[in-house]
Amino acid sequence: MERSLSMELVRVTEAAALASARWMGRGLKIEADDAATTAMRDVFDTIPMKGTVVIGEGEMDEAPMLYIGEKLGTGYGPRVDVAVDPLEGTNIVASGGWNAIAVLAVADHGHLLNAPDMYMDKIAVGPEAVGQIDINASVLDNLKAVAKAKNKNIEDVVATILNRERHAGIIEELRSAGARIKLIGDGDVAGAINTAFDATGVDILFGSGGAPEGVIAAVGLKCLGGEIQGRLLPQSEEEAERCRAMNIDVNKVLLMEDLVRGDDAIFAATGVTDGELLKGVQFKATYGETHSLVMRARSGTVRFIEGNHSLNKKPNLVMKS
Ligand code: VTB
Repeated sequence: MERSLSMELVRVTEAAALASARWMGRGLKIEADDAATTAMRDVFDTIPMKGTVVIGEGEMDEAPMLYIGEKLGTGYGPRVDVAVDPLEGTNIVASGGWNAIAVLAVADHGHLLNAPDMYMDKIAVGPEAVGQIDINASVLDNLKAVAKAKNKNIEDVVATILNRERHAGIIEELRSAGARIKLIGDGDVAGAINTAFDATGVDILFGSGGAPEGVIAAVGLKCLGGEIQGRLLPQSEEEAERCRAMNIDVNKVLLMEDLVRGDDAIFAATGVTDGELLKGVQFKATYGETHSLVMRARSGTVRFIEGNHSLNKKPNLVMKS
């Protein structure tokens, strides 16, 4: 992949964030998601690449755009697989909450796990605790491992987890271990990525969320030298069959290399609402301000990019040439 691709791709998440941020707090999550998806799709076609969506808004018959299998880019340039989550946290935007992002990941063709849309159990940490966690171990053992790796007490470890009924057991274990907990309403991509940034104060992510989000988070953590482990959690015989058809053993722990193969991949995200890592979009009199993160695994470069987007010159937020 050309290194310049990462700078191009951040334009895609910026456009999606600007478009969906207009819907903040309006209680209309579908509209917010549509706005992000449309803006993302429009910018993708200006980018010199031969992309195929492998993680997207759904199958062709259920998503009008950014569906799995859709071709993206100018058709010239590197052949890449694309994973998108135009609006990670539709409910968050609908309620003006915390940590909604527009996010995508790109890797060489064939290098991203084409994760089926089902639950995945996850555990994620930043670089200091790489190699120390184990999704098969107890919550307490993982907390101990992270505490040791980060040279702190368990009481000072911050674990983040989606606030769901299905996580009652894990939350109970976290509480009895004495860890501090950040319960999140949605957005476990941000939750996973945050573990790799000291400034967020988050040390480890536990719990199940979407499998597609797990692959996108894996790309981010690969760029950051962190780690995520996952296990698919089919909820029905139909979902189990889908895993078999894809040759995925549901009992297998999916490691970094299974989720995103090789040493090159790009991750780009732009804040839609405020989060620990990225500020959300702010609209000023004549421009919209965005905060983005763009990273490439091969070089390990992590860039935070602040953008001021003229609302006069680009009233539709996208300029195609
Ligand atoms: C997570 C989270 C997403 O879905 O993957 C979650 O990151 C999992 O689904 O933001 P449930 O809501 O059923 O727990 C989201 O919350 C929405 O895609």
